[in-house]
Parts: sequence; C-alpha cells; structure tokens
Amino acid sequence: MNFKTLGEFIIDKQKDFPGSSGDLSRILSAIRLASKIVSQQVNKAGLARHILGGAGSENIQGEAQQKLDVYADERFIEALNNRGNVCGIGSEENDDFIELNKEGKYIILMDPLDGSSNIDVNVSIGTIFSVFKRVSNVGDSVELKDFLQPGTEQVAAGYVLYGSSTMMVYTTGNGVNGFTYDPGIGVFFLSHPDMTFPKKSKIYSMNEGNVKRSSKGVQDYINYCQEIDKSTNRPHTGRYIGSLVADFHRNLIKGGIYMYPATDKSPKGKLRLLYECNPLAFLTEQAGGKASDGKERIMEIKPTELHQRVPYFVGNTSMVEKAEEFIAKEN
Ligand code: P6P
Repeated sequence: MNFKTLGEFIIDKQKDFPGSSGDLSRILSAIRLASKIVSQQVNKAGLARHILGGAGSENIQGEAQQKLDVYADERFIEALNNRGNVCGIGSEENDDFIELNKEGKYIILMDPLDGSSNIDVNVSIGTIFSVFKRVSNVGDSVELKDFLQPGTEQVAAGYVLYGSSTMMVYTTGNGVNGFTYDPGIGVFFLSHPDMTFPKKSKIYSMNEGNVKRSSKGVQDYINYCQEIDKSTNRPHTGRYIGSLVADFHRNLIKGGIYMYPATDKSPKGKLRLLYECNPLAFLTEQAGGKASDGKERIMEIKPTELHQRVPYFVGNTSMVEKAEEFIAKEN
C-alpha cells in the first residue's frame, strides 16, 4: 500500500511548523475520527429507520433538523471537546456558540451536515469546518469576538463529503489535499494531492429556479453562460445537486462556478458566511480560485453575526470574475 494515510500526512505537515504544539494536528485528528463515525451512519441512513426523518426540532434557520444533523453535530462536538484544546464551537445546528475548555487556544465553526435535505433521497451530503486561533485570553470564557473573525484569519478549513466514497479535503494554508476513506480498514488515504482548479472550466451551478428572483447582473451572467459561442467554451454546462459540498467538490475537480446570489426571497443570500462560505473560500484561494459576494472578497468580510448570510460566488477565478463583471454593470 503506497498511499500515505491522513494520520501520517498530519504528522508530516506538523513538521512544517517547527516548535508547533501539535494542537492543530489533534484538532484535525478529532475531525477525522468524527467523520468516520458520521460516515458509518450516513452510509446506512437508508436502513437505519431510527436515524432517518426529522428530529422534531428546528435550527436557528427555522429548518427542520434531520436526526442525522443532530447526530453529526453531537459527534463532532464530542470528538473536539475530548481533545481539550478547543475553547468553543459555533455550529449551524446550535443557536449560540458552545463553550468548551477555557484553556483551549482554538475555536471551530462548522456545518456538521450540510445539504441534509438530501439525506432521504440518497444524495451526497457533507460536513464543513473552519478553524481559528482564539482572540480572547486563554483561561477566560470564549467570547463572540472569537467567532466573528474575517476568513483571512483561518488557520485551517475543509470539508468531509459523504458520497460514493467518503472524502476529507482540507488546507492549513499550504495547498489543498484530498483523502479517501477505506471503511474496510477505517483509514483515510491521500488520494488527491495538491488539488487545484483546472485551467479550463465550463460548469455553472445555481438553482435556476431563482434566476428571475435574482438581480439583472446575475440574470445577464446566466444568459451569457447559456449563449452558443465555441470560442469561449459556451454554452456552459449546468450542474446543480442542491448540496453545496457535492457541487463544490465536483467543480474543484472538473472546474466551475457555484453561485447562491441574493434573491427577493433571500435578500442576503442563503449560505452562511462563517461555516460555509469562509472555509470553502480558504480552500478555493489555496486551489487557485476566487470566492466573493459578487463584489467583495469573501474572506475580507468582517462578520457581525454568528449565522450571518452572504451572497456567494465561488470557483474558477475566470468564471467568478465574469459573473462579477455582469454584476458591476448592473449598477
Ligand atoms: P436551494 C443546503 O440546504 C444548502 O445550504 C446547500 O448545501 C445547497 O447548495 C443549497 O442550500 C440549496 O439551496 O435553495 O437551491 O434548495
């Protein structure tokens, strides 16, 4: 077996930070452990009647929580808490942030199971995570300001995709690497080293039911994507699964843009800045792409709320900039 394991990779990369405490390695290992546990449940969701269906509760977004949402949230919180070096977690599934160990130097923001509306129809879903160093004093209680940092301050970010295979893709600021899980032996192997967006790209991902509810600039960009012009690789190909991690992962490998613009129904967009847009933006920039709200770099937005939503355009730089061009013209 000549593939490097995720565990070996984490330890090897730690050597790139001489004198590091190993705290970040322990956090990544905790995420690795929780993702194995969640993967096992996701992969039998069709059978485990006790898991399927609503948990009878709602999250702050007012979305019916699927039992797997709650299950995943609890497993990631437990695994991270057990490492003792995380002082707090902000999660889509919890109205307020959760305080863990006051001595912890890191905070985590996460969407424990994004795309959960797809659980019952057996479409890929994912976990998204973002890691920051706390800004409040070690030993004190974690504070909201620890979570409201701009994405540029992230020390690590990534996702776990529960699809035809389970993959973990992450960055600590030195490129993007993807690991595929072998459930037979319970190990993630380095299957996608140094992931970057391909130069050529023609996939656009948007819920086109929202086009008429979006701005003129977005409508003009979608029309541009659909025009026939061989010289500019058009018409582009529409692909939208309705599961952000799955759409993002496909576009990272094949090239493309994912858009969730502001609409009359979601005037600030639908996706959450802290635990969806920022972590994928960190990966994107590390993979040579671009992530914006249509005007401003996502990672430079100063957050004001834990569950803040923003319009989102992410993927190949050329495609994101073309969309921004149409948006700029509308004003
Ligand atoms: P719509 C899932 O709820 C999610 O947050 C993303 O995973 C997905 O891309 C998007 O919302 C789907 O939203 O409005 O197109 O159903």
